[in-house]
Amino acid sequence: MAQLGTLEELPLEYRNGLTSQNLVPLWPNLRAALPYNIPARRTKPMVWRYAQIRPELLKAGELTPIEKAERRVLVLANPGLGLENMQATPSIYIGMQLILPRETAPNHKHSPSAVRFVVEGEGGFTVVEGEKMPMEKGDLILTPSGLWHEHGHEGSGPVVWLDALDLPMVYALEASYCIDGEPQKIRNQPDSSQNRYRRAGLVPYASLRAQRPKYPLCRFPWKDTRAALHDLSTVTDSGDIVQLAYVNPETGGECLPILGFSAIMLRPGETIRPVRRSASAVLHVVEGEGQANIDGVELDWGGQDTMAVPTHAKVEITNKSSSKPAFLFQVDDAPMQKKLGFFEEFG
Ligand code: 1HN
Repeated sequence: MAQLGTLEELPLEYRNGLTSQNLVPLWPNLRAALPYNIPARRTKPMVWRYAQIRPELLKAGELTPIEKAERRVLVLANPGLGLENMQATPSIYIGMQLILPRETAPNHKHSPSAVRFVVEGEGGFTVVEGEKMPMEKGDLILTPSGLWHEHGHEGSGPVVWLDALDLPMVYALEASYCIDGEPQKIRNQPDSSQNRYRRAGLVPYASLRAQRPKYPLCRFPWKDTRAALHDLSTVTDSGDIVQLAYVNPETGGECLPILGFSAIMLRPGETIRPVRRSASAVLHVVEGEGQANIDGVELDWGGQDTMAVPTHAKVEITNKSSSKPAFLFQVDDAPMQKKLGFFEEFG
């Protein structure tokens, strides 16, 4: 571990000469670019409380008509990464979107992939490539890169969902853009994919020989996920984590290329200590309350709160109820890190 030369050690005239030719010496910057043992992380472990977001979101509903917003969203921006950069973690964009009765969020498609996770309210819907999908609390809805999508609200009262996008990655690669479209023609009501993919292990026979659809299933109803977590908990040893991955039912692989999605059940009184990983994550509380320790930062969480987990973080999460389970929805960037070849678990 040699002590590397600094910029100041170089003659000013030499430095200025380099600058004027758009040249930079590596050695004064090498340790910052490549720190020993653990990456430099600006992402703060933190919680955004829904009790504080909700009134601000409803106020946005009064202040800004949907036509002036297209998407009425308050972004959960990690202060460690600069609020203006709209990153919950380096790779994950998270927003809370409000839609009021009879409003529509117009049709468009874009290069980043998005998902919605419904936080509250009834009567919201999303149309993806002509397939109309109801949005019930806890449902996960995919709007993958390049697919047309628009939202509406046929019920009463506010509907709020969490948007998770790979926008920071796509934007950093100077590849983020959008195209507006006319309202879609709705093909199926409700979504036909719910009838095609009824159960894990059963897929339409034709998909064995035909080209498989890239995004066969775009809605994962929470009532199924919750029941499946309950069933999984009955066969999971204490000390193991009750966690289900949302996958593409045709391939068994992750449903989107960059971000991954999973659901965790914390049994009454349970503390989980997930293996430390190179991926960053966001945890959204579907149900329950408790504490988390993320890299030594103690956080209290309750229903609909959302937490940021930096890369390489040490994580401990406790369900403080001794009688009721708690449920978390997790977004992480493990799919991207795996594809890029640097995903690690430090077991
Ligand atoms: C987007 O398309 C939606 O479709 C929400 O609801 C949030 C944030 C950045 C870029 C695109 C939506 C978004 C977004």
